[in-house]
Amino acid sequence: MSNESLANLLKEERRFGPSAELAAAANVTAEAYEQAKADRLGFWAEQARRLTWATEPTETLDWSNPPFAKWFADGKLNVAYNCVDRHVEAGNGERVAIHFEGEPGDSRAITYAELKDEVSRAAHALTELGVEKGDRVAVYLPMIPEAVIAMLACARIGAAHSVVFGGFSADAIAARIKDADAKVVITADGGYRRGKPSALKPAVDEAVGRVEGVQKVLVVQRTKQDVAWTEGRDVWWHEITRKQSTEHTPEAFDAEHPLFILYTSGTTGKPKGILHTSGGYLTQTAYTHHAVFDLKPETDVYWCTADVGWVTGHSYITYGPLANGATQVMYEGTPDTPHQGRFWEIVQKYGVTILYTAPTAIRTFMKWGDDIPAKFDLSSLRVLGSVGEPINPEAWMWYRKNIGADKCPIVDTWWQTETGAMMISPLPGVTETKPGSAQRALPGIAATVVDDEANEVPDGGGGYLVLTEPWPSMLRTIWGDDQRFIDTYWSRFQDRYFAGDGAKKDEDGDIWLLGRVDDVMLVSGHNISTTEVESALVSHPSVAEAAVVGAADETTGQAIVAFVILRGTANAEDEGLVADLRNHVGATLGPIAKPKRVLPVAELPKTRSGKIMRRLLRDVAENRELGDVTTLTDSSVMELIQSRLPAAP
Ligand code: 6R9
Repeated sequence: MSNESLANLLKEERRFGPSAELAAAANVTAEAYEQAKADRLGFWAEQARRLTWATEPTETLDWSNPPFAKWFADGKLNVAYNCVDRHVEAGNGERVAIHFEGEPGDSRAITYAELKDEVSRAAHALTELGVEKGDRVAVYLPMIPEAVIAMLACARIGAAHSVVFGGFSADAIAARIKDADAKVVITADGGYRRGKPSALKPAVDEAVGRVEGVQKVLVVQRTKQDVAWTEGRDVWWHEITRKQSTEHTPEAFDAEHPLFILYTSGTTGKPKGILHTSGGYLTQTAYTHHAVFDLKPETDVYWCTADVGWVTGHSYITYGPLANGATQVMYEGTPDTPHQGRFWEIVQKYGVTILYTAPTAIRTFMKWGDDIPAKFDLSSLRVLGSVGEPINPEAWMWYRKNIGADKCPIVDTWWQTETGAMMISPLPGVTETKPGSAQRALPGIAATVVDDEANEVPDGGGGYLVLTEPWPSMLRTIWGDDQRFIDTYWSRFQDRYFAGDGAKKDEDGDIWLLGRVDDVMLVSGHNISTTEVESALVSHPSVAEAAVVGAADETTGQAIVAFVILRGTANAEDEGLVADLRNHVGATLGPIAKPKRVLPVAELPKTRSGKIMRRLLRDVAENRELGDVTTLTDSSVMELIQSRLPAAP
């Protein structure tokens, strides 16, 4: 990658320090960086003591067979006990664990004591259905408390769960059941989405009919819609759990016992089953949730808007927050049902203090208008988080001003399914934040940026993000494919973990993420990041959202094609506006980054976790047949875009 062009297109001078009040009471101070630097393994050994171990570990890291790590290998623990029982034993059983808000407006508060009973019952039920320690269970549920209960019940009996996004196709479910060899599938009749019940069980029925080995399908009743029933195989969740005991003795498992498999779709090839284990994973999710959100479990109300089908839901709805004894909100539905202020209504209703959401949602709220959040009382908020994509500086500013009352620190958290927990992020009581930058590796984490030859780039340089030391919540392998694990992550840069993201370091050494390297554009010999061009577009007052791709071009190798969603009053047919947008990018980033074509569209193709699927847009821009669309939220979006596309000039 040639560094001159990627390095410093975007200049961002705005800075926001933490308030004195927050800094004074913060869970973690700047000292943590020093402490972890002086003794990284000692630091993690100390963080592992946040957990309750049946056998305390004496070893921290075993890296004798890289890249296969073992953390806290001689320790034993039960993950579900750590997330539930110990809080009850500590006298916090009456604390609300989950404030559930259903899309139709039904709500339910579940205390830690109740959660313990529910998880215990579900654990007994799974055992009755034949699930044993070491087995795999597939979970295909809407965003309802049973999703968390199911995950914890699996963890409690030592079975690994494999959660599949509710709404993925029967094909996607079948492939995941088969790869993990799941014995039981937990699903629901349906869930509420966009104001109506949306069926889930038919996709499971179809998938289970296609693969071998599934013995039981456990079905939660959520919508009470009609379902097809296979006698002997299908079991109602409420019927089997109702008759179980609420007493269940958790068994202690090895720290390296598998906790879950989660599939990442990837851009090509078969999905990768990312394997996470118990002790290291729970240590890092708990620590980062405590440090990055400054969580005070007695007083905070935390809300992560992710779906449990995404790693963000695993680590920051189920495991991290519950290990910390947090009170959290869980919302079933979409942000515009029944109205576009739904999120802010929920913040107001529960007095949410910490909000964790994704740039895609923030850009949508920007598009809907400032007046919507302004109607609600958001004064309870004190820390705001972002995850999933680089956050464009203008979206960051909007989030801070319109949601955070110009005072809440924003933590832009970079991490991946593979890393299991946050890796690069500001700390809310410490960091002077910069809009658009995830900034610096968390205490105990080692990240840097290297060039093509694996040399660390100096401050001001750009290249590839790598992680240079093992970390507790790292993936242990790709399920059933150790070689692919080595090839994908550990071969490109001499034993360092290659994340697949482009990045640059600014003059202070802070890290800016520039998007997936597969998406980087090569224009007349210059590498240009999708993120920077998109951020330049989003900084124009007429643009709500943008996705750019490099399309094959005879003269320049690749040419930049931008798909933009316009804000409220802007007119898609306005030729002058298109010219204006091209010039705006040229003026912001330099002439080399000026898009060749700018195409206004109504929607962009996104995955269920809100990431823009640029490869599909590249197919469109190059007039190719579309690749795999199975992980799209809404596949009709692509038809819409294609139908709006003018002939290539
Ligand atoms: C947690 C999650 C991982 C990829 C990652 C990167 C992008 C996530 C980001 C970010 C810039 C952030 N990503 N957070 N890029 N800034 N704060 O999203 O996991 O779904 O596996 O995706 O998402 O490209 O490599 P996952």
